[in-house]
Amino acid sequence: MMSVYNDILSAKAKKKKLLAILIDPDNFNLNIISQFADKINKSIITHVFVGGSTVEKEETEQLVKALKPLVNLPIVLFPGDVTQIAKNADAILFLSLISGRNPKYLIEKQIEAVSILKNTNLEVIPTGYILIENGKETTVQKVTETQPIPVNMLQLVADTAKAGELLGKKLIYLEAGSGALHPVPLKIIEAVKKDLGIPLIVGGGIRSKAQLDAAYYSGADIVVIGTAFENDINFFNELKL
Ligand code: 1GP
Repeated sequence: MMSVYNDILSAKAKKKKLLAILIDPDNFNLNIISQFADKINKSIITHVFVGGSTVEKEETEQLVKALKPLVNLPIVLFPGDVTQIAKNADAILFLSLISGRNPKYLIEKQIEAVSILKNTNLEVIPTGYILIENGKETTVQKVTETQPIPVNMLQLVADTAKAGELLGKKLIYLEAGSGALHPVPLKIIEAVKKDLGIPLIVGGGIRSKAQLDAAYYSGADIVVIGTAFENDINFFNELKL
């Protein structure tokens, strides 16, 4: 049986870098799905993440259903809420917002998710989610009512990530926020990477091949890009090897 997480671990062991495209069902035009899937298939993308902040119930499932026959990559839920748990995906990032102090996103939503997950075969991947300040308030900050960690607090970010690992998270996700003005600073990626034993995801505000490569070079194992693809389908061309 396919294990999305084991494949991530073996890629990490081989130093193969991974790229996830984030598709927000709320902003995606299903009429162009074939053209979009074709671009994905011809690109360096290795994973499809699906999720958003304000997605209507059923929208996620419809998008996954339409995408699955067209794309031969793991489809991983990156849910903004329990209503986005779609049983037809392959895996789910089971997020806990460990940079924040809002119990709702640390444990309450996760408890709410259990009865839904019980009726699925989704591979559940425990993920420590860490928001990093990027110069403007992002939707995820507003929705979760939490403060991101300031960019100068390197040790706090590194310790938060390590605490996540020690608590049993299997992935750490450093997030600048969708459409962030600035991506996660490279020195933060480096500081987190230094002590972390589990794979590191970095996302938010990455809009060029140079920024992608810099994130990899600094220690990201998986990079997530959403807005750049959403704004311009020609961004796929920029990512050619
Ligand atoms: C957001 O990290 C992802 O959760 C992707 O961000 O949309 O800015 O690429 P962008």
